[in-house]
Amino acid sequence: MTTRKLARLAALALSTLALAAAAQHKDGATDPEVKYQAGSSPLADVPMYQSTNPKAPKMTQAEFDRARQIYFERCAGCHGVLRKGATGKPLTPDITMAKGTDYLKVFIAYGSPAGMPNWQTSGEMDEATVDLMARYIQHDAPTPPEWSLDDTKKTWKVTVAPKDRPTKKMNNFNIENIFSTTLRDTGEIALIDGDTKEIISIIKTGYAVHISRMSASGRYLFVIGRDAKINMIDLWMAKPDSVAEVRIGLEARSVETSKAKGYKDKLVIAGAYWPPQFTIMDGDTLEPKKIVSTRGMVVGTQEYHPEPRVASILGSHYKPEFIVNVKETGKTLMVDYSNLDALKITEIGSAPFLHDGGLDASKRYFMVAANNSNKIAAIDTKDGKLAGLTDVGKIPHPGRGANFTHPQFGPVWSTGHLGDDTISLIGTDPKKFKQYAFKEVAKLKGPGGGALFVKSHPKSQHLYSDAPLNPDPKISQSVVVYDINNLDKGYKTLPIAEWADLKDDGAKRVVQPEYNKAGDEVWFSVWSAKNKESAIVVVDDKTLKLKKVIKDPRLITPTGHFNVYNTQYDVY
Ligand code: DHE
Repeated sequence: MTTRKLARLAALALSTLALAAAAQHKDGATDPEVKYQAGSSPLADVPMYQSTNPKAPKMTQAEFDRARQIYFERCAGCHGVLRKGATGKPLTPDITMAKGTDYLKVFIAYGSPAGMPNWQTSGEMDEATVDLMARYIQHDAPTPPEWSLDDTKKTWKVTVAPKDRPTKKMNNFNIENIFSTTLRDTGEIALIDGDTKEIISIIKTGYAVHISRMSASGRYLFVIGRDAKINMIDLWMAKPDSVAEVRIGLEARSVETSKAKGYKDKLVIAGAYWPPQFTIMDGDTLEPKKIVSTRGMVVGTQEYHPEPRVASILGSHYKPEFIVNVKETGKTLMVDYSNLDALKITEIGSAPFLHDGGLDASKRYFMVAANNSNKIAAIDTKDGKLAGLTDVGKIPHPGRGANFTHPQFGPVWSTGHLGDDTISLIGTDPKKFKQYAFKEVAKLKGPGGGALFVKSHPKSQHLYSDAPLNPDPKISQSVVVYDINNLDKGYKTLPIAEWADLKDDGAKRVVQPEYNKAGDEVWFSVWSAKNKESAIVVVDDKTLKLKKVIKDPRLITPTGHFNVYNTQYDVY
C-alpha cells in the first residue's frame, strides 16, 4: 500500500471518530468554550517575520497571507500565536508535517473529541479553505514583532495635559453611578447616567474594546481594546472625554490602577497577550515607565513557555502591589510597585490557565479561575501566598465572581462555569469558618453551561447568573436568579431578551449582570450582531421586575458594563 493510500485510510478512520466527536460537542459543553476562546485576534493585520520552510507544501504568497489572516481570526486564541499550543494542541511543523496534509484536513473539517471545532461540516469553512489551512500549518509560524518602551512611547498621546484639566468636577452627573458600557464591535464605550439612564457620551476607544476599570479616586476611567490601546477618560470634564492614550502591545485584555494607600491614582498597569508582557504607566498621563516580560516556566512541569498571556490584573487594597495573573504558566505575580527601579515580584504558582477573577468580600483574597484545570486559586494578597486551590466544575468563568453570606457556610465567593450547569460556592473566611475556607462548599444547579458572569451585591439578597454561550436561545437570552437565603428553592428565570422587545431576530445574548451603586437595580446587556438592534435592560432587584429598557441606535453590540463605584471599590 502506498503512503498516500495509508494516509487516506487513516484519515477515513479519523473522520468517523471525529464525526462522532463533533456530534458530541453539539450538546456538550466544550463547544461554547471553544467558540469563546477562538475569538478574532487583532494580530491578523500585523506585519510579521516569516521564515520559509522548503519541505512544507507549496503555497503562493497570496495563499499564505490569506491563511495567516484566517489563522489569527479563528485559530490563534486556542493554538497560540506561535502555534506552540494553549487550549488547543501545538501545531508546530515538526508535528504537522509528520501528520501530512490529508490527515490535517480531516481534523480541520470534522473536529476532534478534544474540542477542535468541525470547521467544514459546520459550514464555517469550505473545502478549499480547509486545504489551505492544512498546508499553512505545516509552514513555520510567522512571528509577530516585539513591542519595546520606544514603540509604546511612539503611540503615547496626552490630549489634555494634567495642568489643563479641571481642578474640580465640572458637570452635574452623579459620577459614582455612571456605567461604562463596552460597545464591542464599534470600538467605543457608552457612558450612561445610572440615575437618568440617559447616554452621556459615546467615546471612541480601541479595537473590539474589552474592559473598563476605575482609578482609586473614582475620577479617571481606563478602557482597553483588544489592540492593546488604552484610553484614559476624565469624568470631571463638563463632557467626560479621553485625555490620554497609549498602546502597550499588539494584543491585550486587561488594565488596572494602583489602589494601595499612598499610591491612589499614581500608576496604571496593563497586560498584553502579545508580546507576553505587562507595562506600568504614570497614573496621570499614561506615560510608559516599565515593561516586564512574562515568558518563563509553566507551574508543575517547569517547561519553558514562549507566550504566556497576561490575563486578569487587580490592584491590591493591602499593599502597593499589582496582582498579575499569567495564563499559560499558571502563575500569579505580586508586583510590588513601590520602587519601579528595583521591582520586586513574588511568584505564586497555582494551576494553568489562569483567566478571570475577583476579590472576596474582605478584599484580602483574590479568587482566580484556572480554567484549564477546573480549579479556583485563592491568593492571599496580604501575606503574598497561595491560600488554597480548590476543584470546582468544568471550566470556571467567574468574571469577578459574586460574594454573599451563606446561611450555613458564612462568606462565600461564587463562580459559574462554561462547561457545566453548576455554580460553585467557595468559603472565604478562614477565621470564623475555617473548615470551609477555600473549599467548594456547595454547588447550585443552573439551567445549562455557557455561563460567563455571576453577580451579587452586599445590599442584595440575590445572586444572578447569565449563560450567553449556551446553545439554547431560551437559556442564552435569559438570566437566572437565586434567593441567597433560600438557595434550596432553586432559581427563577428572568426573560431579559423578551423584555427588551427588540425589532430584529438577533442573537440577543444576555450578558453580564452589573449592579448600580445603591445595589437596588441590576443592568444586563442584550447583545446582538452589529447590524441588529441591541439594548440594556434594567431590573429592579427587590421585585425582580423590569424597570427600564435602554434603547438607542448608538448602542451597538453592548457587552460588559462597569458601574463606577462598584468597579472603584471592588463591590461584587
Ligand atoms: Fe473577556 C474579562 C479575556 C472574550 C467580556 N476577559 C476578561 C479578562 C480576561 C479576558 C483576561 C479579565 C480582565 C481583568 O479582570 O483584568 N475574553 C478574554 C479572552 O481571551 C476571550 C476568551 C476571547 C477573546 O478573543 O478575547 C474573551 N470577553 C470575551 C467576550 O467574547 C465577551 C463576552 C464580550 C466582549 O466584550 O468581548 C467578554 N471579558 C468580558 C467582560 C469582562 C472580561 C465583560 C470583565 C468582567 C468583569 O466583571 O470584570
